[in-house]
Amino acid sequence: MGEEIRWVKTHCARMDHGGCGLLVGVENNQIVQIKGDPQGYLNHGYTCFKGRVSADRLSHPDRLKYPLKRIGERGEGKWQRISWDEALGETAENLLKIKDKYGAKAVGFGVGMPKGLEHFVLIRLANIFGSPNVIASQDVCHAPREITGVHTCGFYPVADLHNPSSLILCWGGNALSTNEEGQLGSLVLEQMKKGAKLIVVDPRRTEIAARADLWLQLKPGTGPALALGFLNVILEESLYDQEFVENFTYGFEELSQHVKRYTPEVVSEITLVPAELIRQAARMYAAAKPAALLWGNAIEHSIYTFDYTRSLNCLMAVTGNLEVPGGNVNAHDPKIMGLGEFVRADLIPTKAKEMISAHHRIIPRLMTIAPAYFRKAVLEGIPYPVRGYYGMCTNPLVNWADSRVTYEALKSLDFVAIADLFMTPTAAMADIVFPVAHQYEMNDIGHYGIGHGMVFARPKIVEPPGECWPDMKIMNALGKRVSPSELWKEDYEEFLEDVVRPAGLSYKEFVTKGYLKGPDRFKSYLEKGFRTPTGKIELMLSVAEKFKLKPLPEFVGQPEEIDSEYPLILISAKSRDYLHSSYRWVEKIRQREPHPFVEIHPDTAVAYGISDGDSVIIKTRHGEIVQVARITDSVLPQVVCAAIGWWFPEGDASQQFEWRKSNFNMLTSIEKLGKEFGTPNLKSLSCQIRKG
Ligand SMILES: Nc1nc2c(c(=O)[nH]1)N[C@H]1C(S)=C(S)[C@@H](COP(=O)(O)OP(=O)(O)OC[C@H]3O[C@@H](n4cnc5c(=O)[nH]c(N)nc54)[C@H](O)[C@@H]3O)O[C@H]1N2
Ligand SMILES: Nc1nc2c(c(=O)[nH]1)N[C@H]1C(S)=C(S)[C@@H](COP(=O)(O)OP(=O)(O)OC[C@H]3O[C@@H](n4cnc5c(=O)[nH]c(N)nc54)[C@H](O)[C@@H]3O)O[C@H]1N2
Ligand code: SF4
Ligand SMILES: [Mo]
Repeated sequence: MGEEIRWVKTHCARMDHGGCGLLVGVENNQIVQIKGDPQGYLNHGYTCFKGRVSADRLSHPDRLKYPLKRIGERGEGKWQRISWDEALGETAENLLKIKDKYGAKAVGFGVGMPKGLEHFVLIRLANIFGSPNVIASQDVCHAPREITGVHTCGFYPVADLHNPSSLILCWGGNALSTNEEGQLGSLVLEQMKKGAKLIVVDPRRTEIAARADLWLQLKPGTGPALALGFLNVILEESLYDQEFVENFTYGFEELSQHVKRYTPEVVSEITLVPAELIRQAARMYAAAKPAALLWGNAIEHSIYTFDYTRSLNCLMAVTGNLEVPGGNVNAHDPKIMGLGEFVRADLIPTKAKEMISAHHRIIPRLMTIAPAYFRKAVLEGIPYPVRGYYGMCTNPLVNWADSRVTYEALKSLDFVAIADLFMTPTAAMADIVFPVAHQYEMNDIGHYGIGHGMVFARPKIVEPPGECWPDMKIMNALGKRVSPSELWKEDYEEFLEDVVRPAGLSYKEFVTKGYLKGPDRFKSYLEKGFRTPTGKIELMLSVAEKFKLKPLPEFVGQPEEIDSEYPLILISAKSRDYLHSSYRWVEKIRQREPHPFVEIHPDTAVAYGISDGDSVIIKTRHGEIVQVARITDSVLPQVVCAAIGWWFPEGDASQQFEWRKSNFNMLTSIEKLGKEFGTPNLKSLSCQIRKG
């Protein structure tokens, strides 16, 4: 007889931003079942499919289990198993060699979507090593909304779905399928059951769009115009919150004058959304008290993300929805260790001046390097040579715009080390590969440092296989070899203790509590004003000139020209089953979504002679790939929506698992970048298609 199932409480992670409370059933060091925890703060018992099958990530026979060293040419797929001592020793030696020759800043430290506490240990490693260059995907993920939030409001306004809203305006995101954290979608549905209205802005009829009271199916790439059209209606029709605007905003007159040109008729021509629908949606949003604006990635997958996020900030402000329960709030952290202290920011006081981004005049508040500029440094030595890369929790060859350039950069570096749980296309280009312990196999803290005012416990439940180590342990050991060991911990788990100590808790006690949330504080501006130069919400930026920013948001145009050669507009959306490029090897997930699917309208399919299930070549000015046709009227006839993140774990290892074949980022480019954050255009590209 096996032992009884033991149920452990934890929080889901590393399948999106994480956060759903889970009950995990364990038998003989094996996870046998996962279900939603009814007491979960973000999910109230709900889970999604990938959360329920998340233990399957751990058990694939090809999972990395031992440190590996490249023996063939880089990328050739020939490896030798080595010991941890050798792997760490060789990595340290190479990083120090580069530091000696070119300086510490010639080593880039890479992360992807923040997955857990190791994200901040990596920043600490860079800081202690002396490199100002942490390369992350923030340019396309959250930095635009966070940083324009800080410039405009003095804080990052997040949708408060925990207090009743009269209306939720979901803009360029799909909270029922992909979303920021946990089953936020379930909170949206709960609000709707209690009477909240829903408006969705998306060119596709997504799960959430299908449930909306109003769905604005805009032409891709025209979102900033639509936001300005909303402002036009609200200001022209005096639907704004007069008291708030008078007392707490700066530049209202200028904004009012500025948006006069964005009449619903003008905006309708640009966006294809009927003028009456724009009026109706703007009036509904303005009349609802309170209303929460739930932002999605579409707002930042554009070179014009600064204008886009600024205009949405202005919308929240003029309607009086900032810092009110059920609106967009300043999420205060619980009493935990501050980020600066954790990452030892004090050790690198000149970071802002020395980082690669400074040369490109990126908004100084963005403290990570946009991948486009990292590769420029590697390939062109601009602004200085960068020769080494340590990456974890990231798969740049697939996830960064313009994969060809990434390939060249990886090939050209003097040294590359990658930590992952599987041999990815990027890991295949490394010199040393570290096998990592994953969710359920290590103690971890979720949501630290992402500005949503909460942290979640993710305790260890089972032992990792082979010789897998948690990233934190790897970096703690590597840190001791490349920098003074007194700056590191005897045991890496002290990092977890550090985070929760200010709350008067040990990590163990934190696990018993489950999560910590900061205090709900609304309208704190009544006492202290807003933390902006004028102390008010800056509808017009008072220090625009100093930062070389536009004072007022505008619609500049489509990010790419549509012409007769490339007549269709290509967009993308993340998969509800996968996380970006991850987990194509998990069988239960792959069965649900075996191929990269490209959505094509039935009329377009007929015009191009394409049937459901056909191979389709998608070509942009930058490259071409093949995906599988899914014929659907959820997109407009001139729009096609392709899948992102594809590579084939079952593919040829010596070709890095066919990362060129279906990978969306073969179609994107970094020639044109947003000047504020270095953001490339990921949605709304012009393309052509043909049967493959
Ligand atoms: N064209 C296009 N490009 C995009 C996007 C898009 O929508 N379109 N989205 C962008 C966005 S928003 C983001 S956030 C980025 C995401 O970019 P990434 O973060 O690079 O992508 P992921 O696939 O989430 O994760 C990369 C790797 O992390 C590994 N991993 C998972 N858990 C662990 C762990 O515990 N430790 C270690 N060491 N590795 C782990 C996975 O196996 C995977 O190989 O991509 C961006 N790129
Ligand atoms: N299942 C799953 N969940 C995830 C992730 C994942 O990979 N898989 N990734 C996580 C991460 S890191 C992030 S950042 C979030 C992002 O989650 P979302 O914000 O939902 O991001 P996306 O799926 O990239 O894009 C959202 C929507 O933008 C729409 N869209 C495309 N082009 C345009 C346009 O021109 N204008 C407008 N208004 N909309 C457009 C698409 O149809 C799509 O529905 O999700 C997180 N959660
Ligand atoms: S929504 Fe995200 S956090 Fe929740 S169960 Fe699914 S993958 Fe996990
Ligand atoms: Mo993201």
